[in-house]
Amino acid sequence: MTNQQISPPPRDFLCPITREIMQNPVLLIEDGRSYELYALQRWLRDHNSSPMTNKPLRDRRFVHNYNLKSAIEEYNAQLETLSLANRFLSFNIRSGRIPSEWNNKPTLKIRLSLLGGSNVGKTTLARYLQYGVQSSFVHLNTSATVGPDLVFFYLDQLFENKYVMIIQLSDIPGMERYESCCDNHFRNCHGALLLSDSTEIDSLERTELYWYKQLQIKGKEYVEAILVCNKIDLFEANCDAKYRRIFFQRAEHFASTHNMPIYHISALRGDNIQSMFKQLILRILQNNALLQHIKETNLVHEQTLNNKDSVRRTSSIQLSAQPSASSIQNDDDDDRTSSGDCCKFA
Ligand SMILES: Nc1nc2c(ncn2[C@@H]2O[C@H](COP(=O)(O)OP(=O)(O)OP(=O)(O)O)[C@@H](O)[C@H]2O)c(=O)[nH]1
Ligand SMILES: [Mg+2]
Repeated sequence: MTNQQISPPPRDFLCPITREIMQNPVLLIEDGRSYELYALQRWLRDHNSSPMTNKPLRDRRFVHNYNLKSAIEEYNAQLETLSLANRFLSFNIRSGRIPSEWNNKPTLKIRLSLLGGSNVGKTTLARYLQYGVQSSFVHLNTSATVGPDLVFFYLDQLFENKYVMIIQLSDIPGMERYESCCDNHFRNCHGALLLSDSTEIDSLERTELYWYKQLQIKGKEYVEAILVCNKIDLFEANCDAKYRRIFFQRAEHFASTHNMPIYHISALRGDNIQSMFKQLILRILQNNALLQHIKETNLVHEQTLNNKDSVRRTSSIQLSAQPSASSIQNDDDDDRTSSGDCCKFA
């Protein structure tokens, strides 16, 4: 999603007297020009001429110009949508507590999965996203992940000016013996970061032949994915020019064949991580089919919650049309294996 330019308003939308976009355009019958109602009335109090031509007026009558009014209203609506979209582009990804003033806002949850073989750096990346480079957690040696871990983030701006956006990131085990427990994470994710270790060309091959294939077979048809080549710090320091050239070529080929962006990152140093994560979220929000699906499943989920509630409680029930921000916990049946943190409200 690039920052979209807002084109200047057509000249006909501007009142010749005020030079501003009109709200109530009226057509002065004699000169055939449209003016803002209040400005023309004021003009006609003091003058007996056309504001445009300055020629004397024999007929001072004017009528509402409804066609022009609705064209201006449409233009204003487009302007509002564009400016909302452009404002949203500057979001930041945060972990921790969601501002309490968003408690009753509807939420949309985006599910992302970290996919890739063992040792490619999935857990290190999840830790970096959660704690940042300063944290000793990032530099702590990780042991192999044995069950899916969930990490939650939120975007610091409301999407479409109303939705709290929650990002659920699944860090799943890369070891082959745990593959069977990952099916849900292929099936349910809206976006995937396909990781490989840049210093191990075999890991790139496995990412393509196993992880990407599984995502294609089991995942949603319109899932968004990014190819992530990790450990760029080691790649730059230790790999010779020939290896680097071959690796780049294969990675480019893989990414372009499947129409994916490619990022070279260091999960340990933090290189390119924020921009990669943001890019994936933007691609998802730009994907109309996916966005529609996310909105619908959140709506269904909230209705299910409300139905369960109504059985449990006979007292007053609060129904909301969308899931509210206060209902984001590990609420998906599929995610019950999680031991991850949750976003909490301040
Ligand atoms: N130098 C360097 N080391 C990294 C980087 N990312 C991860 N590592 C190291 O690679 C090793 C494996 O990282 P993990 O994050 O545990 O790998 P994983 O993909 O989660 O592995 P599984 O849990 O077995 O699937 C750890 O020793 C990390 O410190 C990186 O960008 N640069
Ligand atoms: Mg791990």
